[in-house]
Amino acid sequence: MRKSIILITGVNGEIGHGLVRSLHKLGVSNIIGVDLVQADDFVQERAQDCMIGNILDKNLLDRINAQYEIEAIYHMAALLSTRAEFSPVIAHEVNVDGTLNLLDLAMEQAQSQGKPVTFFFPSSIAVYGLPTLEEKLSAGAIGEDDYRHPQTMYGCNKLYCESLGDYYSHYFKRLSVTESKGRVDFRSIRFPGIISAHTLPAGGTSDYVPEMLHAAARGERYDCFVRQDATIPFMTMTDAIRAIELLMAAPPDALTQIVYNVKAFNPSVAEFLSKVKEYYPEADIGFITNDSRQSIIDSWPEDVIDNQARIDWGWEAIHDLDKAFSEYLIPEIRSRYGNS
Ligand code: AKB
Repeated sequence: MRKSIILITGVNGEIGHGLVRSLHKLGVSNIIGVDLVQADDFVQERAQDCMIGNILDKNLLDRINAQYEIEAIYHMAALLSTRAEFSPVIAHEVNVDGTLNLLDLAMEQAQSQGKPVTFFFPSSIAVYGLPTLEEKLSAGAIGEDDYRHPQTMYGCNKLYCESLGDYYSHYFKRLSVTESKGRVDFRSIRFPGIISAHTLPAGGTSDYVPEMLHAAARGERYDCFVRQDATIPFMTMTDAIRAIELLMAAPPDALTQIVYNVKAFNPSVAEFLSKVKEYYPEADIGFITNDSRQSIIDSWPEDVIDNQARIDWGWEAIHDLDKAFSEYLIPEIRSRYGNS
């Protein structure tokens, strides 16, 4: 008999770490992690097994399919927006072909088990594309159906994979005589920038906020690559993981959408820096604007509307900007860097 497991791809990444931490705290002991690199001790101590491999490797996925019965897939492996702009074709392969491989694995598992496999897909505010900074500022908070014109390969990938998930959940092989509707239970959140106290992002365009905070905590100089007025939505990793847990725990008939916005706070860089200085008054922060990365931030919304997540599955952030610092970031970062 195949052992029942929960599969997390990109397990050694930022959200992967947060998921392992949270699921382990909930008593989940059957996590199988997959990543390109060996998972660190934190993950290895909490997962049942960690496999080193590529989600493009069909042989790896065939081995997982043969060995395990998958309850749920948290597909976190991806190339983020900045890295994807340097390698757009590789980004498409990982972000789209890799996601297609995982959706196909979910469908095969659901068909052989005779019950749905829940599939969590982290989408992003990168699916939105505001045409000008003026329109971004006048648009303010936008809903899930607004401005879906991504201007990055990563945003294109995420938007297309939302549709792939919808297809696998509701229209898979619709000319076939066998019914597949509902076998894959695809659920997705369009994450804003995420700030973790425990890990640093790699290759994102929203990285300037966590990079600034961690540099201040380490007493290092940091040159921010966007302007002081740059504004997009953010949330703490605590809230990001909580949103995933709430969405994945919701009964299927409570969900009216396959993809949801969530929001917590949307500080300008200047507002975030002011908060950093409250705790690290000596922070040595400069500004060297990278116009290309700035243009990506200028195309992302300054805020989002998350009413449907609140209605369908009880979403509400626990950390606004002040609580993010006082209740999570500063206490956790101080214990991480051992400074007062
Ligand atoms: C990125 O910056 O690419 C990600 C995102 C906002 O999806 N953090």
